Parts: sequence; structure tokens; C-alpha cells
Amino acid sequence: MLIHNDTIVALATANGVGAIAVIRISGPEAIAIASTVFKGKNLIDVPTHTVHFGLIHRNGEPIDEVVATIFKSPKSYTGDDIVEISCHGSSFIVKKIMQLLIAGGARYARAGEFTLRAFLNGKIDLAQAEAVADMIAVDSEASHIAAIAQMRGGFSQDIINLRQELLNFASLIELELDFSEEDVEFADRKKLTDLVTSIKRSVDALIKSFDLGNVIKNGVPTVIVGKPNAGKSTLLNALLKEDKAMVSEIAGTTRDFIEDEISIEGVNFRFVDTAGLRETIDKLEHMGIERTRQKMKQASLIIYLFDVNTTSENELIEAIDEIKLLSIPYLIVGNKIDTTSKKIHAFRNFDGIIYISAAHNAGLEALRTKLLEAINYASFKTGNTIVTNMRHFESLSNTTTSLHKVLLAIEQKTASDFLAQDIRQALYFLGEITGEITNDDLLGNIFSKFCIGK
Ligand SMILES: Nc1nc2c(ncn2[C@@H]2O[C@H](COP(=O)(O)OP(=O)(O)OP(=O)(O)O)[C@@H](O)[C@H]2O)c(=O)[nH]1
Ligand SMILES: [Mg+2]
Repeated sequence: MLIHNDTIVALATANGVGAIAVIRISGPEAIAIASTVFKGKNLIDVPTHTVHFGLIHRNGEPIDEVVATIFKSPKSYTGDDIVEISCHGSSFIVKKIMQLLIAGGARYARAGEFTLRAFLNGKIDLAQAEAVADMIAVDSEASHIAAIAQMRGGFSQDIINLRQELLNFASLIELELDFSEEDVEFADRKKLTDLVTSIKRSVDALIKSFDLGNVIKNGVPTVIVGKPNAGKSTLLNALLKEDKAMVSEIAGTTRDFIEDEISIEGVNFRFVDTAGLRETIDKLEHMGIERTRQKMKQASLIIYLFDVNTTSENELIEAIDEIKLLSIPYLIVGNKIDTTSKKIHAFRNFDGIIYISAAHNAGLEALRTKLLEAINYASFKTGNTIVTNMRHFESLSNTTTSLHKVLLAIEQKTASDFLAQDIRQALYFLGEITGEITNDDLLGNIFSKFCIGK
């Protein structure tokens, strides 16, 4: 069981050598403890949001010249008093100052404990707290946009609004329960159905957005497959704009994966070049092909590349059929259009083939556009709320199941008390997202994944 009213301390900046390091102290004794080792202005007397130069010392022996920033409760990150000491960025000095502060009565903070306190003190809700961790991990334009929107409460507001609508609905039903003897229906059943349907629609849209949210947050593993010599390695190099993979006219050049990440309009795509798919007696190549099949199954997106000169219609049909079995979004891309003008005609019966020349950088812009389309990127750019968090996704999935039960209950004219139960369930699951409903296990789970000092 964690205590939340003592004073905690941690290094807020990264471990290792830096120009400066920031040590953060938070809790009721933060200012008092800092002031015992700080020589300069008396920190206890200074106003909030002020910065003070001074000396950290141990019984008069100088340790470092530092700057102390004071935030007084409740106007601080955690909501408690905070002192941030910016010292010289040596691990040795940091350790010495930390030891002094611990000796003075602070304790080492656990992972995420500052943000946990911010949540417990009502400074932010749970979804916002989780976005803080996302912000620290941000590595692309798109993941940044999603994280900052969530951190600033955009996503939470959507959930709170949905929950409020559902609460209004619940109170009507509860009213009926109070008068259950008299067999009255305050809530017009048709209106109820419409309301729940509309809430459910919003929840379902959020659930659906997770496909995109997940790839925005974690990148899109995109596997390039096709027969030997189709030009897969050439395509990888063209997309990366560097000679990463070996290219040759020998079929079976690539034996192992070659992969790298690039950002397209702020989304990270991790492209994986693979061994060409064919029957082979070469043991090494066979292993490569088996691994290609494995890699395909783990992909979020598959590019099937074929050489327009050497591929028959039937071969293409077979290949597409095999890929379809995986139920993973895919693009069919015809390569080497520089060598032919007539061959493309052979594939006129296929929808949506993208034609390129990997070797001559032709058609790559169209391919990039199709890649973004395949992950439904447009819906993100229009500013729709996107779910990026697995936990939120699960809570929303549970919510929609409960709402489905509510709709069934209304339809089957179930007694109000059963109806009320299903609605309470839905309210519970929505409340889990923003942390209106919570428990120690859940909090422990979320905050243990944070870094120490955050
Ligand atoms: N004319 C032309 N040749 C290309 C094009 N793309 C690739 N090639 C050539 O096709 C041959 C095979 O290219 P690779 O990129 O090695 O093909 P791969 O699909 O990686 O082949 P494996 O690794 O053996 O499976 C090389 O000689 C390339 O130069 C293109 O757009 N036009
Ligand atoms: Mg290759």
C-alpha cells in the first residue's frame, strides 16, 4: 500500500552526464527539506513560482551551486509543494544531493509516482496521466498530435460527455425504480432506444479508431513480399532513400529481413524487405521464405510487389488469394513499368493496382498516398478523437457490450431494475477510462510503466 502524504524525491532528467540535472522533491515537507541543505534565500519564505540561486551544502561543506524552483500547493504538477533543484549534470553530484534530501526526510519516488499524485490530487484524470507517459515516448509527428490532445484533456472530455448522457438516462430509469409498485414508465422507451443507440454509435466509432491509434502510437509494420527479383529490395531502398538492402539480378538475393523506419506525413512505417516467395531446394533460402511467411502474419500492412513483365494474371490471382487469408490490409504493386508500356494492360481486370518503377523512383508518391489511405489516415487529420491506448480500447469494448445489453433489455421490455443494472455496468466501464472508477491494482498497473521521476 502506497502512502501518498509523505515527501518524495527523484531525478527528473535522464540518467548520465548532462549540462544540468533536475532533482524533483514533492510533498508537504518538500520546501522544508530543501531549505535545510540550501544556502541562499530562505526557501520557506519565498513566494510560489520563483527561482533562486544558491549553494547545496552538507553541514557547511559545499556540494554544488544550484538553482531551486519553488511551486507551492496547489499550483504545481502534483498539487503538493514542489522544489526542483537544477544542479550540474554529474551522476556523482546528483547522488550526493539525493542522499542529503533522503537524510532530511524525503524518500525515493517510485515509477510514475509524481504523476500518480497529480491524479490523486485531481490535477489530471487517468487518461491524461497516461498521455503523460505517451508524451515522453513520442517519436513521430502523428503520435505527438495524439498524445498532446489526450494530455490536454480532449479525449477525456469526449468520454465525460458520453458518460453524462448515459447518467441522465440512468437517472430516468432509477426514478422508475422508485415508483416500481405503481408500474409507471417515466422514460419513453423509444427515446431511450434512440439515446442509447446514439451513445453506442459514438463508443463504436472510438473503438474503431483504435486500429489507427495503435499504428500512430507504435508505427506500422509493413512487409514487402513477392517473388524473387520482383524488386522488393530496390523498393525498400527507394522508400528509405538509401542503399540499405542488397540488390541484384540473381533471384534469391535477400535471405533475411532487412528493415528500417521512415516517417510518411508524420506516421512511422517500419518497412521490412523479405526473401522472395518461391519453391526452392536451397536450404538457406527455404528458411528465409518460412520466416517471410511468419513476418507477413505479424504485419499491419502487406505490400505485394510483382514484376509486370514476368507475372501472369493467374499468378497474381493466386498470390492475392493467399494474402487475403491473412485478413491484413494489403496493397498490390506492379513494378518495373519503365521497361514496358503494354504489359500493364494485362492486369486491367484487377482493382487498385499501383504501378511503380522502384529503380527509377516512379509512382512512389502515389504509393505513399495509398499507404496512408490503407491505415485510414484521413480520419486522423480531420481531428477526430483517436483511441491510442489498449486499456481504453478494452474499457470501450466492455462499454459497448453493456450498451448492447441495454438495447436488448429495452426491446424485450425487461423490468427496469435489470435495465438499470446494465446501464450501471456501462457507466462503470466508461468511468474506468478517466479514472472516476478505479482501484489500487489498476493504478499500480498503469503507473509502474512510467519512468522514475515522472
Ligand atoms: N527495369 C527495372 N529493373 C528493376 C526495377 N526494380 C528492380 N529492378 C531490378 O530487378 C532486379 C531484382 O531487384 P531486387 O530489388 O534485388 O529484387 P528482390 O525482389 O529484392 O529479389 P530477391 O531478394 O532475390 O527476392 C535487379 O536487377 C534490379 O535492378 C525497376 O523498377 N525497373
Ligand atoms: Mg531482395
